Amino acid sequence: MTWHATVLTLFPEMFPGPLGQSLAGRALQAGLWRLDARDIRANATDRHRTVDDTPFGGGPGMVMRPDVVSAALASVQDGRPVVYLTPRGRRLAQADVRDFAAGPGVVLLCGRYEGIDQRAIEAAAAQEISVGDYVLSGGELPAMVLLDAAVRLLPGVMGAADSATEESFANGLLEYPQYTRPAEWCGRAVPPVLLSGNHAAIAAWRQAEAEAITRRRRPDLWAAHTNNVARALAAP
Ligand code: 9D3
Repeated sequence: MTWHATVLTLFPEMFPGPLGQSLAGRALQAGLWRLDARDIRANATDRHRTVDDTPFGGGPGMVMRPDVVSAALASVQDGRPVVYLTPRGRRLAQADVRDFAAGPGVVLLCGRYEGIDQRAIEAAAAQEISVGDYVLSGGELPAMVLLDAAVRLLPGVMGAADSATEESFANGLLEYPQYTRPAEWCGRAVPPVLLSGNHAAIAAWRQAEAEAITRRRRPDLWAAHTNNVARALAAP
């Protein structure tokens, strides 16, 4: 079976959106995965197609009703993991992306307003995932982020060339800087080692650059990386 993504949203017309352009879009065209964007509102039962209501306990905004969201989930659930995109979730990491890509697909639940009644999330045993600590207006862009990251890992989507590059994030370092022609531009020269033809020296320079930038910019990644290296060296 092809990898299957279902997106439950109040704005299905947002999909595939930018996903249609990129690598993921070409893979979609090629039938390497399948995308269904479904309107949560199709599961509303009253005359006005209501999907939200005021929060119990008071407070600003509106909350998406558990009965409507649960009906939307029930209509698509088939054993795929259910992911609720929410600022309350754990932050999406490459390890999560790898797990999603290795499975049968995902059901992505996008909230709007102040979010979804927590009972519907619990009843579906949904994982709660955020894309970072900033406030967006809904889960649709985060859903696209997750899909873009997962689809490029599906078999046949990326050339063999780039699957090795994947491991550079897996080794926990930021990437070394890239340069192309011209060798001098606006008075700025390319680092001479890159023109030397000395492949060992180039590899050593790139490793040193990757380590330096990671140490300065991402002390969290650097600490994890040095731990990993220490553990690898200690292993029997
Ligand atoms: C008033 C408190 N707000 C939480 C910070 C409420 C709120 C803000 C924004 C509730 C939902 C949203 C919409 N955001 C998402 O649905 C969302 C999100 C995000 O805003 N940032 C990072 N990751 C994600 S995943 C889904």
